[in-house]
Amino acid sequence: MNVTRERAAAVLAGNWLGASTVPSRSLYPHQWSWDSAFIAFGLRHLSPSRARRELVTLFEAQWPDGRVPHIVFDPATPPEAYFPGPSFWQAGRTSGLVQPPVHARAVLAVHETAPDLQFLAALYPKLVAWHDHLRTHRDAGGRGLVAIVHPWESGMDNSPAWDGPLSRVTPATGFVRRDLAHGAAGDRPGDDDYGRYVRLAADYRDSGYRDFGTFAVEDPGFNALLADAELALAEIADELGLPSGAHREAAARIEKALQETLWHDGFFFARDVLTGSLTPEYTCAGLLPLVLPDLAVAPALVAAATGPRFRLGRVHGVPSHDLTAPGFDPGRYWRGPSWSNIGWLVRRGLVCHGEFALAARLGGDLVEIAARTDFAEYVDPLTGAGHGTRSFSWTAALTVDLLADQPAAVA
Ligand code: 9WN
Repeated sequence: MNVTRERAAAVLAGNWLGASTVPSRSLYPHQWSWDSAFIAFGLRHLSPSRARRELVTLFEAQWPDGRVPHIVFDPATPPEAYFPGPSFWQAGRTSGLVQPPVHARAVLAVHETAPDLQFLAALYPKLVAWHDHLRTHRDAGGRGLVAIVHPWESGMDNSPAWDGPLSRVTPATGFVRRDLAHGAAGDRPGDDDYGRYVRLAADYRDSGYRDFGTFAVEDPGFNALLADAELALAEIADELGLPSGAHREAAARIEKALQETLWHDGFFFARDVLTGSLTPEYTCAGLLPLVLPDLAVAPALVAAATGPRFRLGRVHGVPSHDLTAPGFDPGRYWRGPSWSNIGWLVRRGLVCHGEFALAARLGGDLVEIAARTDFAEYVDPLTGAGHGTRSFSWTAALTVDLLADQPAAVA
């Protein structure tokens, strides 16, 4: 076995709780929704049964209304290990928010590596209910797109794209941040932002996890991943001998809405539903529609990715924020650093659109920086220096997946 693959496998083994994987033993000691999907992409090469278990465990925590919670708390972990914990959410053993719907693609990938129709048949109705939940409860703008109600739902918590909508939120006070015990303050969101996250989550909780409050945003990343998930669901339905047309139609509708409403002047932007305006920041979320094979504007989006704002192929990974923006910060969370899941998704998009050389370069770089930084949570795109926590599960898992797909990319 390749050394990097062995080290990545050891990270995943160390973070395995027995039925799911924590993103990080220190900073994130529970199960997270989109993390588990990315983790399954790697685990399928190491232990398909663990990959299936990871996803089944997550869906066991699905709410009766179809939502897949963004955190499933581990009852054996002390409550003070993570804030906000179960007593804050008052929702049993989960949070009440969601994260991007990358699960259908993960379920399909696990089945492709180790065919198991029983697993597919068990997960298919749950995935359908999950997507239905988003469609029926989250179309705040009436444009056929999902609106997120909290920055945490995007998975890109302190992205500059949320600054405008977040400025309406009064920061909560009187709580203790646990994240700063495990991460450098300069790598994490600022206190005011954190206070706003807590206020928004508390307001949403107090509405019974139902109402849109002061934050409702159509995120191009979340919606592109939902369209991609509908395409995966169509393939799952085909495998099971079930009708799949409705899933392909749903994907096409989302893609059309993305292009008609969030594409502006050569890029995809988020829309603040309350003001109706597009947020002006160029962030990595705007590159994620590249995963859609029929995307008509793909050549223009590849040009944006390789242009001065993201400099794909000439920096490490995919910067989370516009390199030319005054607020670009190479080490702070989602305000500049490159995250491996975004690099991995963009690489898939490049393959989809025939950009094989660029995809190979990006894949090789992602493996190399993951190995060099001990599987850092994120890296400085300009220097490749690691930031955030180390032994981060999705960085390890996606490295395993890249090595399986691109064995030449050996660090
Ligand atoms: C809040 C677990 C999660 C990731 C997110 C990442 C970060 C949590 C936090 O960690 O968010 O959900 O406490 O900062 O932004 O993408 O899923 O790895």
